Amino acid sequence: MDQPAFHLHSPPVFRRIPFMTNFESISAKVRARQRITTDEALFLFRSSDLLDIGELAALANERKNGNNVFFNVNRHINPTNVCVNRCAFCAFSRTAGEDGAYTLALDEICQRARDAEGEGATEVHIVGGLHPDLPFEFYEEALQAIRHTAPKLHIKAFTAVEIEYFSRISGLSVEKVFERLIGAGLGSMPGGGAEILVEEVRQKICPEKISGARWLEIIRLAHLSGLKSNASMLYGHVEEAADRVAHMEMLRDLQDETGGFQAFIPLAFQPENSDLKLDIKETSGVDDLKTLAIARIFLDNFNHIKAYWIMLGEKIAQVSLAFGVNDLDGTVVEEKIGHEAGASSPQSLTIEDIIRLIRKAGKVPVERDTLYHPIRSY
Ligand code: V47
Ligand code: SF4
Repeated sequence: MDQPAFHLHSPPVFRRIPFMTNFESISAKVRARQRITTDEALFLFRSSDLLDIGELAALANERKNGNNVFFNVNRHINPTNVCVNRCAFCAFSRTAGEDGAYTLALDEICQRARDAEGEGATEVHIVGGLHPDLPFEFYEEALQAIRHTAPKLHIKAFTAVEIEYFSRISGLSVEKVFERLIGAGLGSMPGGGAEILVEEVRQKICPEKISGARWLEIIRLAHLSGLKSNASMLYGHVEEAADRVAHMEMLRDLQDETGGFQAFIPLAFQPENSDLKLDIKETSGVDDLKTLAIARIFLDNFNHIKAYWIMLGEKIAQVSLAFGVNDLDGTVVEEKIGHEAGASSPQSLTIEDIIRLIRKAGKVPVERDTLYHPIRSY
C-alpha cells in the first residue's frame, strides 16, 4: 500500500517534503563536513555554477591542506611502449616490430635513474606497456638495479594492469608478485589503468584491459601488502557525468575500506593519434576545473587532489589551485603518454617553474616526497 506523504496529525514542521537537491543544500552539507551523495555530485556536474563549486572545493581543500601546494621532483621512465592491449585511447603503445616500438635495456633504465638522482629527484615513476616477451624477472631486476645505482630514489612503479599481467606471465599469485617487487625495491604504485571503472565504458575504450572490478581488487591487495597508491580517472572521451561519479564512488568505497590511496588524479583525454580521435575534442577548461573541484568535494576521504599539468596545461593546472587542488605532481622529465597523444605542455618543468606557478596562485609551494612527507617549503 502506498504510504501517505505525511500524517495529517503531524505538526507542519515535521511534514516530509520531497527532497530536492540544490546547491545550497550541498553547500550546507560540505560546510558541516558531511559526505555528499552520488546524486548530489551529479547535480554539481550538471550545474553551471563553476565559481560556487570551486569555492566549496577550495574550502574542503583548505581544511585538509591549508595554503600549501605540494610538488615533487621526479622523473618518468617508460621501459617499453610495446603492449598487447592496444587500448583505443592510447597513442603511446605500439605492436612489437611496429615503427616507433622501443624497449629500454636495463642499463638505459639505470642511466635514467642515475641522472634523476643526480638532478635532485626523489622519485622515479615507472610505467609501460604489456610486453609480449619480457619475463617478470626483467621488471624485478630493473627495480633491483635502480635500487643499487640510485639508492635514494623512491620507486613508484607499475599500474594494477601491469601487476595483473606480471601475475599472468609468471604464474605467480598477485600477492606473490607484490612480495617479490617490494623485495626488489618497489615503494608505491601510481594511479594509472583505472580509466573509467564502469564496465560499459571500458568495453568501448579498452576492451582488452582488466575489468574495473579487477583493477579495484588488485589495488585492494596492494594496500593490504602495505603499498600506498594513487587513483586516476581518464575523462573527456565517451563517458557521461554519471560514469565519472560512479567511478569516484567505487574509489571512495575502497578508500573507506583500506585507506591506501594518496592522491586522486583526473587525466584529461588527449585525442591526437589515438583510435578514439574521430570527432572527440579536447576537454574544456570549465570541464577540467569542475571535474577537479567535484572530485575534491566528493572524495572526502582522499587527502590530495592532483592536477597533472602535462594533460591540463600549466595555466589550467595553476588556476585549479583555487578550485580545490593541492598537488601539481612533479618535474616529470621526458613524458611520453600524453605527448604522443598531442599534449601541448612542455616535457618537463624545472623546480623554479613549479614554485613560481604556485606562488603566483597565492599559495605556499612545498616540495614533498612520494609519501607526502614535506621536504622543503618555499
Ligand atoms: O592509465 C593514456 C592515461 C595513464 C592517454 O599516480 C591518457 O602519480 C590522456 O596514470 N590522454 C597513465 N591520458 C598516467 C598516469 C599518471 C600520470 C601522472 C601521475 C600519476 C600518479 C599517474 O595515462 C593511463 C591512461 O589513463 N592516458 N592515454 C591520452 N591519450
Ligand atoms: Fe597498453 Fe596501457 Fe596503452 Fe592500454 S593504456 S594500450 S595497457 S600502454
